[in-house]
Amino acid sequence: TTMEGRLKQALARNTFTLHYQPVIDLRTGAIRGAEALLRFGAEDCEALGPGLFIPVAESSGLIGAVGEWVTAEACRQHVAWAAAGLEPVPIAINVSPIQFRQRRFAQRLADILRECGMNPASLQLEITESAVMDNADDAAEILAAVRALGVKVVLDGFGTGCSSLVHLGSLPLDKLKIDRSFVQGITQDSTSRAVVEAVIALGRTLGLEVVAEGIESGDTLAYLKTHGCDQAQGYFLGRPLPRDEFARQFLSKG
Ligand code: G
Ligand code: G
Ligand code: MN
Ligand code: NA
Repeated sequence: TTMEGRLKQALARNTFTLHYQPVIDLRTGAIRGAEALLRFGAEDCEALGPGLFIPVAESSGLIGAVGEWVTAEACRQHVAWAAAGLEPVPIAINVSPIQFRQRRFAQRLADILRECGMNPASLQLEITESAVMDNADDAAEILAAVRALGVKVVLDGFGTGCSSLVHLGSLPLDKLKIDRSFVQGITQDSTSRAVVEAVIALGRTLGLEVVAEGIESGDTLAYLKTHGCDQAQGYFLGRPLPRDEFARQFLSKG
């Protein structure tokens, strides 16, 4: 079967799953959220990361359906954790630039939130910097509609997308996620450190939370803490985990 066929099958048979990776508060060490990461079901889970199948979903017109499945599943999971007496944390989902620019994106999001009974403030959309800056005027309008629902917006992979700083100040955003290439460079080179410190300062000036991704060592974590970064995510703090494992390790009783 082609990749496109496998994606269709996974949608039809409901064999996608989400894994969850913790996002930690650097001041308190408490968990502040989870990033949901799409996975094929058990039989496929080996080699097929989203880096391989998301591009196929995008080029084959399946990304809308895949993205809506991810949104609904994250919302259902949040509601289910609360119903099970756990204290759920906000969930961040990744949104493809193609899905983001589809007509009625915000309307579909509103429908899913309502159908799932999800608190919009507990959902965050991660959009890549380049996806937003490609057409910042249109993006601003879509993001404003998303935020009008009460959903939070995170600029993902920040530092790689040549942001216009003029646009950045006027975009409706809640959070900047520093790209892991810079985070991983913290212990390697002064350019990466300069970028990381600049993004932290920029976030503070614009009133945005700053999260660093890709923390793989205690040294990197300590550096980010010392330099006033708000939140952190990475293998050193916790790998992406299947939902029950994530709940067992990271969610407390409500
Ligand atoms: O999960 P890693 O888990 O390998 O993900 C690789 C890439 O795929 C990352 O850039 C991540 O943002 C993206 N990704 C993971 N899950 C999703 C998803 O549900 N939707 C989209 N559009 N991208 C995703
Ligand atoms: O930001 P983006 O959505 O592109 O990032 C999600 C991807 O990053 C997923 O593939 C996830 O598995 C991966 N990831 C999470 N933590 C780490 C880490 O500490 N190191 C590396 N190399 N990748 C990570
Ligand atoms: Mn992401
Ligand atoms: Na990223």
